[in-house]
Amino acid sequence: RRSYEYIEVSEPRPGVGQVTLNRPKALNALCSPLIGELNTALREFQASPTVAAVVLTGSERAFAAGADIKEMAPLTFSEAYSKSFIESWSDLTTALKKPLIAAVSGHALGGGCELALMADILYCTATANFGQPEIKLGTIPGAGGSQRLTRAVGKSKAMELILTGKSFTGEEAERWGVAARVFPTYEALLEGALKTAETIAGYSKVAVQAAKEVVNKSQDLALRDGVEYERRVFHALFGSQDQKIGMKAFAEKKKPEWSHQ
Ligand code: CO8
Repeated sequence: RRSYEYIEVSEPRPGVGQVTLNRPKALNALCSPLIGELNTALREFQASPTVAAVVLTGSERAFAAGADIKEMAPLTFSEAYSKSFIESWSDLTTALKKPLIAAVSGHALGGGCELALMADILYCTATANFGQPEIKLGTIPGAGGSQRLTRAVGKSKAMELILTGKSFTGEEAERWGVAARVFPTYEALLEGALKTAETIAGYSKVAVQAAKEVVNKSQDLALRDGVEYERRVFHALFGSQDQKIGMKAFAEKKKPEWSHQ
């Protein structure tokens, strides 16, 4: 396996890949090389025949305390614009067609919060510390926070959070629908995330990819277009072997043996 400086990569369970952000001295601040490594790791998981779902986590103290402020401080407009600064972060949402579960403990601020919001499923500890504090630095969210947080919590709450820079807890994240589940400890969080990833990894890869694709379309399309898109993909799955395998197994009261075709 490739060795990384800012992340750790493992396959802790059958079918499950894990990326652990590992830049403890800077509370996992997301410097460009870290994002580069993360993108590489996710591309490799995408290509891997053994990995079917991925968990992304940080440490107990910090998922990620934001984009690297020290790296950003001297950037000029023309540098940021010509290098398309931050655009590569979006690779996260396009490079990986397998489900990504973020397991968030501790700080998830600025770019860290945005990174967590890019995941397909977000789990966190009750005390996780989310927020978009960019306004305090004289700037605004730049990796999708103003869009994804607003879709998750609604306009008024998103405005309040982004305009005041006020943090919110993991418990609030769960109550507002940002997080799917909340856990009492980091250990329970990681176990919960791995278990969910393992469950997903037990299903047909074709069906899982299609399910992720259509749910994500709901974030981009108007309802009528989204429902039509879903129906087309649903129709397409009648062309997969796994739809036949799954429904035949149900009729025969057997456990399906997926072909992943
Ligand atoms: N960037 C760089 N270094 C950081 C960052 C960061 N975002 N966060 C923490 N660190 C470093 C600190 O500088 C410190 O380093 P050193 O020991 O060398 O001084 C080390 O991590 C430990 O941090 P603290 O001593 O501050 O730890 P505390 O426990 O006292 O505080 C906090 C933890 C509350 C998380 C505090 O570190 C903090 O407020 N960090 C900044 C949070 C923040 O503002 N994040 C948003 C950054 S802006 C952003 O993410 C924009 C994203 C949009 C992407 C688009 C491009 C901009």
